[in-house]
Amino acid sequence: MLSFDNNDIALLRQKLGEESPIVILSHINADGDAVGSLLGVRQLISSHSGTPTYCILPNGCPENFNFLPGSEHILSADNEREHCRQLIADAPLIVCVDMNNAARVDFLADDINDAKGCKVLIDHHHNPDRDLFDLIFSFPELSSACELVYWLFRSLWGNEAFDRDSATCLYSGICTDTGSFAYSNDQPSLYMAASNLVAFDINPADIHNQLLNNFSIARMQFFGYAITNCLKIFEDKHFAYFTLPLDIQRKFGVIPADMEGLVNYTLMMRDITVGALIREEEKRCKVSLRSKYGFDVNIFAQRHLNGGGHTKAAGATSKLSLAQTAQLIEQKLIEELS
Ligand SMILES: [Mn+2]
Repeated sequence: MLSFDNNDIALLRQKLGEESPIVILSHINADGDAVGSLLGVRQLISSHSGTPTYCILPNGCPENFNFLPGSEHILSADNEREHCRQLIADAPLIVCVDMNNAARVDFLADDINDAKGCKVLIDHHHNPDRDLFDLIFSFPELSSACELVYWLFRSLWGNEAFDRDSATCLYSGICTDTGSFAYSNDQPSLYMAASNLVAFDINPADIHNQLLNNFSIARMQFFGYAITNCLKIFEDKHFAYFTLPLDIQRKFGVIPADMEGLVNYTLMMRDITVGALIREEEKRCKVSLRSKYGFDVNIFAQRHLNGGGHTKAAGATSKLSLAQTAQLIEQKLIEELS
C-alpha cells in the first residue's frame, strides 16, 4: 500500500468535501489511463458525496472508451469551447489526472494557467509543473494514473468508497498503461491495486477485449502496410522506428488514435530493445518512444527532442520535417546504442 503525506491527504479530503462544482481534466488525445482516471475520480466523488463534477477533455472521449461507465458525461472542449473555458475559470477546485503540465491540455493551457480555483494534480509522469498546481500527488514510479487514483482515494475515503463502476474505470486505465500487465512492472502495488479492483465484480476479460481487441479493418490493414513499408530496422543496433507520412495516413483514413500502439510492434522483435514512431501532422511531427530493457527513453526524449514521459514510454513533438526528425532520432540512437 502506498503512503501519502498526511497533510496533503487532509487538505484534499477537505477540498473535496467543501468545494463545488469540481472540474476534472485530462490530456488531449486521451488514452485509456486518461479517460479511466477522469471517470474513476468522477464516479468516486459522485458516489461518495454527490458533489457535481464536470469532466473535460480537450478533444473529447475517443469512441473506443464509450464502454466506460460515465463516458457520456465527458465534455469535449473542441465542441463546447466557451462552455468548458467558463467551467475551468469558475471552478473552485480543478483536479488534473494523467498529465503533468498545462501544455498537455493543448488549447486549454491558458485557461488552466489563469484559473483561480485550487488545482490538484494526480499523476505518474516525471517533472510535474510545481508552479501550476497547489496540491501535487506525483508518483512517476507507478504504472498508471489509475493505480494512483486507487491508492489515493483508498487513503482518503477507505475501500468502501469504490464500486463496480469506479473499479471498471480504474482497472481499464491500468490495463492500458501496462498493456494488460505485459510491460515491465516491478511494483507489487500494481498487482495489489488490480487485485483489489477485480474484487468489485468487474469483468477483466471484457475490459481487455474492449481496450485491445477493438481494431477496425482499416486500422488493421494500415498496421500491416506500415509494418511492411514504413518500418526501418537497425538489427545490429537493436532499434527500429516507424515513419508515417501524412499522405499514407490519409490514404488509409486513419486518425491519431488509430496509430496508438503501433510503436509497440517494434519491441515484439526479439533483438530490438528500443523503438520509435514518428507521425507526421500538418505543421509538426509527433514522436513516440518505447524500450523494453534498460534504455531510458524519457531521458532520450528530454535530451534530444524536448519531450519526456516515462522510462520505457515517452513522447515528444518535433517542429522539424518528418525526414529531419527521423534523421535526428536515427543518428542519436546509433550514437547512444553503440
Ligand atoms: Mn498514464
